[in-house]
Amino acid sequence: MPESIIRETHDKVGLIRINRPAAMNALNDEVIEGIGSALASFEADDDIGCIVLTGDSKAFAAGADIRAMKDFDYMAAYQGDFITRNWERLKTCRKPVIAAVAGYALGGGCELALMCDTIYAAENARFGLPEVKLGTLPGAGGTQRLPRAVGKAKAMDLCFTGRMMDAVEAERCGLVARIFPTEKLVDETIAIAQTIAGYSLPVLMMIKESVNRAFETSLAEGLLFERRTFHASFALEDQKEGMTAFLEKRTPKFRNR
Ligand code: DAK
Repeated sequence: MPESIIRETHDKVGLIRINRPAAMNALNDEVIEGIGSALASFEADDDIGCIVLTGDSKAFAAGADIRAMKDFDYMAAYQGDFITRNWERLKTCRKPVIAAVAGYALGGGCELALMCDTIYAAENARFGLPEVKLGTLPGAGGTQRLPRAVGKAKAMDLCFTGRMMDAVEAERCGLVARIFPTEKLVDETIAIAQTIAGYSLPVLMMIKESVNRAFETSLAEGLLFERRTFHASFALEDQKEGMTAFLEKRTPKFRNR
Protein backbone atom coordinates (compact mmCIF):
# COMPACT_ATOMS: atom_id res chain seq x y z
CA MET A 1 0.00 0.00 0.00
CA PRO A 2 1.48 3.46 -0.83
CA GLU A 3 2.26 5.86 2.02
CA SER A 4 -0.61 8.08 0.95
CA ILE A 5 -3.16 5.41 1.83
CA ILE A 6 -3.73 3.92 5.27
CA ARG A 7 -5.68 0.69 5.30
CA GLU A 8 -7.18 -0.50 8.60
CA THR A 9 -9.52 -3.29 9.60
CA HIS A 10 -12.01 -2.71 12.41
CA ASP A 11 -13.73 -6.03 13.00
CA LYS A 12 -15.99 -6.39 9.93
CA VAL A 13 -15.29 -2.91 8.61
CA GLY A 14 -12.51 -1.98 6.20
CA LEU A 15 -11.29 1.60 6.65
CA ILE A 16 -9.38 3.46 3.93
CA ARG A 17 -7.76 6.76 4.94
CA ILE A 18 -6.36 9.15 2.36
CA ASN A 19 -3.10 10.35 3.85
CA ARG A 20 -1.50 13.24 1.93
CA PRO A 21 -1.95 15.99 4.51
CA ALA A 22 0.72 18.29 3.02
CA ALA A 23 -1.38 18.57 -0.17
CA MET A 24 -4.83 18.55 1.49
CA ASN A 25 -5.19 14.93 0.34
CA ALA A 26 -5.16 15.99 -3.32
CA LEU A 27 -5.78 12.96 -5.50
CA ASN A 28 -2.89 11.83 -7.67
CA ASP A 29 -2.45 8.44 -9.34
CA GLU A 30 -0.76 6.98 -6.27
CA VAL A 31 -3.73 7.88 -4.04
CA ILE A 32 -6.35 6.72 -6.53
CA GLU A 33 -4.54 3.46 -7.25
CA GLY A 34 -4.00 2.94 -3.50
CA ILE A 35 -7.74 3.35 -2.93
CA GLY A 36 -8.34 0.84 -5.75
CA SER A 37 -6.00 -1.76 -4.20
CA ALA A 38 -7.46 -1.29 -0.73
CA LEU A 39 -10.97 -1.71 -2.14
CA ALA A 40 -9.94 -4.86 -4.01
CA SER A 41 -8.40 -6.38 -0.88
CA PHE A 42 -11.49 -5.60 1.23
CA GLU A 43 -13.77 -6.98 -1.47
CA ALA A 44 -11.80 -10.20 -1.55
CA ASP A 45 -11.92 -10.53 2.25
CA ASP A 46 -15.00 -12.53 3.31
CA ASP A 47 -14.77 -11.10 6.83
CA ILE A 48 -15.37 -7.53 5.62
CA GLY A 49 -18.99 -6.45 5.18
CA CYS A 50 -18.72 -2.69 4.78
CA ILE A 51 -16.02 -0.22 3.72
CA VAL A 52 -15.44 3.36 4.93
CA LEU A 53 -13.45 5.90 2.91
CA THR A 54 -12.16 8.96 4.76
CA GLY A 55 -9.43 11.59 4.83
CA ASP A 56 -8.31 13.58 7.85
CA SER A 57 -9.96 16.32 9.91
CA LYS A 58 -8.86 19.10 7.49
CA ALA A 59 -9.61 17.46 4.18
CA PHE A 60 -11.39 14.47 2.76
CA ALA A 61 -9.67 15.47 -0.49
CA ALA A 62 -9.21 18.97 -1.97
CA GLY A 63 -9.58 17.67 -5.51
CA ALA A 64 -7.55 16.12 -8.26
CA ASP A 65 -3.88 17.06 -7.92
CA ILE A 66 -3.63 20.38 -9.74
CA ARG A 67 0.18 20.16 -9.95
CA ALA A 68 -0.05 16.76 -11.67
CA MET A 69 -2.79 17.95 -14.07
CA LYS A 70 -1.55 21.39 -15.00
CA ASP A 71 0.47 20.41 -18.08
CA PHE A 72 -1.85 17.72 -19.41
CA ASP A 73 -2.82 18.15 -23.03
CA TYR A 74 -5.84 16.67 -24.74
CA MET A 75 -4.06 13.60 -26.10
CA ALA A 76 -2.48 12.78 -22.73
CA ALA A 77 -5.87 12.97 -21.02
CA TYR A 78 -7.68 11.10 -23.80
CA GLN A 79 -5.12 8.41 -24.59
CA GLY A 80 -4.30 7.90 -20.91
CA ASP A 81 -8.06 7.59 -20.24
CA PHE A 82 -7.69 10.08 -17.39
CA ILE A 83 -10.22 9.43 -14.59
CA THR A 84 -11.92 6.41 -16.22
CA ARG A 85 -8.69 4.39 -16.05
CA ASN A 86 -8.48 4.20 -12.28
CA TRP A 87 -10.98 6.51 -10.53
CA GLU A 88 -14.04 4.47 -11.34
CA ARG A 89 -12.94 1.43 -9.34
CA LEU A 90 -15.35 2.64 -6.64
CA LYS A 91 -18.24 2.22 -9.06
CA THR A 92 -17.63 -1.50 -9.42
CA CYS A 93 -17.29 -2.25 -5.70
CA ARG A 94 -20.21 -4.48 -4.70
CA LYS A 95 -19.91 -4.09 -0.93
CA PRO A 96 -21.39 -0.98 0.73
CA VAL A 97 -18.96 1.96 0.75
CA ILE A 98 -19.50 4.98 3.02
CA ALA A 99 -17.65 8.28 2.60
CA ALA A 100 -16.86 9.92 5.95
CA VAL A 101 -16.11 13.53 5.01
CA ALA A 102 -14.42 16.04 7.31
CA GLY A 103 -12.99 19.31 6.04
CA TYR A 104 -12.71 19.97 2.32
CA ALA A 105 -14.30 17.71 -0.29
CA LEU A 106 -13.65 19.76 -3.39
CA GLY A 107 -13.59 18.96 -7.09
CA GLY A 108 -12.44 15.38 -7.53
CA GLY A 109 -12.70 14.95 -3.75
CA CYS A 110 -16.39 15.78 -3.85
CA GLU A 111 -16.78 13.54 -6.92
CA LEU A 112 -15.05 10.69 -5.10
CA ALA A 113 -17.48 11.06 -2.19
CA LEU A 114 -20.35 11.10 -4.71
CA MET A 115 -19.18 7.71 -6.05
CA CYS A 116 -19.66 6.19 -2.59
CA ASP A 117 -23.02 4.74 -1.55
CA THR A 118 -23.70 7.36 1.10
CA ILE A 119 -21.94 10.31 2.72
CA TYR A 120 -21.65 11.10 6.43
CA ALA A 121 -20.24 14.55 7.14
CA ALA A 122 -18.41 16.20 9.98
CA GLU A 123 -19.66 19.59 11.14
CA ASN A 124 -16.63 21.18 9.49
CA ALA A 125 -17.20 19.56 6.08
CA ARG A 126 -17.14 21.82 3.00
CA PHE A 127 -18.31 20.53 -0.36
CA GLY A 128 -17.75 22.17 -3.72
CA LEU A 129 -16.96 21.79 -7.40
CA PRO A 130 -14.56 24.71 -7.98
CA GLU A 131 -13.21 23.52 -11.35
CA VAL A 132 -14.75 26.57 -13.07
CA LYS A 133 -12.19 28.70 -11.22
CA LEU A 134 -9.39 26.63 -12.79
CA GLY A 135 -10.68 26.93 -16.33
CA THR A 136 -12.17 23.45 -16.54
CA LEU A 137 -15.26 21.56 -15.45
CA PRO A 138 -15.97 18.68 -13.11
CA GLY A 139 -14.72 15.64 -15.01
CA ALA A 140 -15.07 12.76 -12.59
CA GLY A 141 -18.86 12.56 -12.57
CA GLY A 142 -19.70 15.83 -10.81
CA THR A 143 -21.98 17.20 -13.53
CA GLN A 144 -23.92 13.90 -13.54
CA ARG A 145 -23.95 12.65 -9.96
CA LEU A 146 -24.38 16.01 -8.19
CA PRO A 147 -27.69 16.90 -9.93
CA ARG A 148 -28.96 13.40 -9.21
CA ALA A 149 -28.12 13.94 -5.54
CA VAL A 150 -29.19 17.56 -5.02
CA GLY A 151 -31.28 18.55 -8.06
CA LYS A 152 -30.50 20.74 -11.05
CA ALA A 153 -30.75 24.20 -9.48
CA LYS A 154 -28.31 23.50 -6.64
CA ALA A 155 -25.92 21.59 -8.91
CA MET A 156 -25.84 24.42 -11.47
CA ASP A 157 -25.34 26.95 -8.67
CA LEU A 158 -22.38 25.00 -7.26
CA CYS A 159 -20.78 24.29 -10.66
CA PHE A 160 -21.26 27.83 -12.03
CA THR A 161 -20.01 29.68 -8.95
CA GLY A 162 -17.45 27.20 -7.61
CA ARG A 163 -18.61 28.10 -4.10
CA MET A 164 -18.43 25.74 -1.15
CA MET A 165 -21.41 24.56 0.85
CA ASP A 166 -21.26 23.56 4.50
CA ALA A 167 -22.47 20.34 6.10
CA VAL A 168 -25.86 21.74 7.13
CA GLU A 169 -26.66 22.87 3.58
CA ALA A 170 -25.32 19.59 2.21
CA GLU A 171 -27.61 17.60 4.49
CA ARG A 172 -30.56 19.87 3.72
CA CYS A 173 -30.20 19.29 -0.02
CA GLY A 174 -29.70 15.54 0.26
CA LEU A 175 -25.99 15.22 -0.51
CA VAL A 176 -25.23 14.07 3.01
CA ALA A 177 -27.14 11.49 5.06
CA ARG A 178 -26.01 12.51 8.57
CA ILE A 179 -23.77 15.04 10.32
CA PHE A 180 -21.52 14.25 13.31
CA PRO A 181 -19.21 16.36 15.49
CA THR A 182 -15.88 16.51 13.66
CA GLU A 183 -13.90 14.58 16.27
CA LYS A 184 -16.50 11.80 16.35
CA LEU A 185 -17.07 11.39 12.61
CA VAL A 186 -14.87 8.38 11.96
CA ASP A 187 -15.85 6.47 15.12
CA GLU A 188 -19.55 7.08 14.53
CA THR A 189 -19.23 6.05 10.89
CA ILE A 190 -17.35 2.88 11.80
CA ALA A 191 -20.07 2.07 14.37
CA ILE A 192 -22.79 2.41 11.71
CA ALA A 193 -20.66 0.43 9.27
CA GLN A 194 -20.35 -2.37 11.88
CA THR A 195 -24.14 -2.52 12.12
CA ILE A 196 -24.41 -2.71 8.33
CA ALA A 197 -21.66 -5.34 8.17
CA GLY A 198 -23.64 -7.46 10.64
CA TYR A 199 -26.42 -7.94 8.07
CA SER A 200 -26.40 -10.45 5.26
CA LEU A 201 -23.83 -9.42 2.63
CA PRO A 202 -25.80 -10.81 -0.34
CA VAL A 203 -28.83 -8.82 0.84
CA LEU A 204 -26.72 -5.65 1.14
CA MET A 205 -25.43 -6.26 -2.37
CA MET A 206 -28.99 -6.71 -3.66
CA ILE A 207 -30.04 -3.46 -1.94
CA LYS A 208 -27.07 -1.62 -3.47
CA GLU A 209 -27.82 -2.93 -6.96
CA SER A 210 -31.51 -2.09 -6.62
CA VAL A 211 -31.03 1.46 -5.32
CA ASN A 212 -28.40 2.16 -7.98
CA ARG A 213 -30.81 0.89 -10.63
CA ALA A 214 -33.09 3.82 -9.70
CA PHE A 215 -30.52 6.14 -11.31
CA GLU A 216 -30.09 4.10 -14.47
CA THR A 217 -33.58 3.22 -15.62
CA SER A 218 -37.31 4.05 -15.74
CA LEU A 219 -39.50 3.59 -12.66
CA ALA A 220 -41.30 0.61 -14.23
CA GLU A 221 -38.01 -1.15 -15.09
CA GLY A 222 -36.54 -0.28 -11.70
CA LEU A 223 -39.56 -1.68 -9.89
CA LEU A 224 -39.35 -4.85 -11.95
CA PHE A 225 -35.66 -5.21 -11.10
CA GLU A 226 -36.44 -4.65 -7.42
CA ARG A 227 -39.30 -7.18 -7.45
CA ARG A 228 -37.19 -9.90 -9.11
CA THR A 229 -34.36 -9.23 -6.67
CA PHE A 230 -36.80 -9.34 -3.76
CA HIS A 231 -38.11 -12.68 -5.07
CA ALA A 232 -34.51 -13.91 -5.32
CA SER A 233 -33.87 -13.04 -1.66
CA PHE A 234 -36.25 -15.87 -0.72
CA ALA A 235 -33.62 -18.27 -2.03
CA LEU A 236 -31.22 -17.15 0.70
CA GLU A 237 -30.61 -19.09 3.91
CA ASP A 238 -30.21 -15.65 5.51
CA GLN A 239 -33.84 -14.77 4.69
CA LYS A 240 -35.02 -17.94 6.49
CA GLU A 241 -32.71 -17.15 9.40
CA GLY A 242 -33.81 -13.50 9.63
CA MET A 243 -37.52 -14.27 9.69
CA THR A 244 -37.15 -17.32 11.97
CA ALA A 245 -35.04 -15.32 14.42
CA PHE A 246 -37.67 -12.58 14.52
CA LEU A 247 -40.40 -15.08 15.37
CA GLU A 248 -38.19 -16.80 17.95
CA LYS A 249 -37.36 -13.39 19.47
CA ARG A 250 -33.59 -13.82 19.08
CA THR A 251 -30.81 -12.08 17.20
CA PRO A 252 -30.34 -13.56 13.72
CA LYS A 253 -27.04 -15.14 12.75
CA PHE A 254 -26.44 -14.30 9.13
CA ARG A 255 -23.98 -16.48 7.22
CA ASN A 256 -23.90 -14.62 3.91
CA ARG A 257 -25.68 -17.41 2.07
N1 DAK B 1 -3.96 19.85 -5.86
C1 DAK B 1 -2.67 20.01 -5.49
N2 DAK B 1 -2.29 20.61 -4.34
C2 DAK B 1 -3.27 21.09 -3.54
C3 DAK B 1 -4.64 20.99 -3.87
C4 DAK B 1 -4.99 20.33 -5.10
N3 DAK B 1 -6.24 20.12 -5.51
N4 DAK B 1 -5.35 21.56 -2.89
C5 DAK B 1 -4.47 22.01 -1.98
N5 DAK B 1 -3.20 21.73 -2.36
C6 DAK B 1 -1.97 22.04 -1.67
C7 DAK B 1 -1.63 23.53 -1.79
O1 DAK B 1 -1.03 23.80 -3.03
C8 DAK B 1 -0.71 23.72 -0.62
O2 DAK B 1 0.56 23.21 -0.97
P1 DAK B 1 1.92 24.02 -0.60
O3 DAK B 1 1.77 25.37 -1.18
O4 DAK B 1 1.91 24.04 0.92
O5 DAK B 1 3.01 23.18 -1.21
C9 DAK B 1 -1.28 22.77 0.43
O6 DAK B 1 -2.10 21.84 -0.27
C10 DAK B 1 -2.17 23.49 1.44
O7 DAK B 1 -3.14 24.22 0.73
P2 DAK B 1 -3.41 25.78 1.03
O8 DAK B 1 -2.18 26.48 1.49
O9 DAK B 1 -4.10 26.32 -0.17
O10 DAK B 1 -4.43 25.65 2.26
P3 DAK B 1 -5.63 26.61 2.67
O11 DAK B 1 -6.11 26.13 4.00
O12 DAK B 1 -5.24 28.06 2.52
O13 DAK B 1 -6.78 26.33 1.57
C11 DAK B 1 -8.14 24.91 0.11
C12 DAK B 1 -7.34 25.05 1.45
C13 DAK B 1 -8.59 23.45 0.00
C14 DAK B 1 -9.37 25.82 0.17
C15 DAK B 1 -7.23 25.35 -1.06
O14 DAK B 1 -6.02 24.58 -0.99
C16 DAK B 1 -7.83 25.09 -2.39
O15 DAK B 1 -8.65 25.88 -2.87
N6 DAK B 1 -7.39 24.01 -3.06
C17 DAK B 1 -7.79 23.73 -4.42
C18 DAK B 1 -9.21 23.26 -4.47
C19 DAK B 1 -9.60 22.95 -5.87
O16 DAK B 1 -9.59 23.82 -6.77
N7 DAK B 1 -10.00 21.71 -6.10
C20 DAK B 1 -10.42 21.27 -7.41
C21 DAK B 1 -9.24 20.67 -8.09
S1 DAK B 1 -9.61 20.39 -9.79
C22 DAK B 1 -10.91 16.05 -15.48
C23 DAK B 1 -11.38 15.23 -14.48
C24 DAK B 1 -11.41 15.65 -13.16
C25 DAK B 1 -10.98 16.88 -12.84
C26 DAK B 1 -10.50 17.72 -13.85
C27 DAK B 1 -10.47 17.30 -15.15
N8 DAK B 1 -10.86 15.59 -16.83
C28 DAK B 1 -11.36 14.28 -17.16
C29 DAK B 1 -10.26 16.39 -17.84
C30 DAK B 1 -10.98 17.29 -11.49
C31 DAK B 1 -10.47 18.47 -11.19
C32 DAK B 1 -10.29 18.90 -9.83
O17 DAK B 1 -10.56 18.24 -8.85
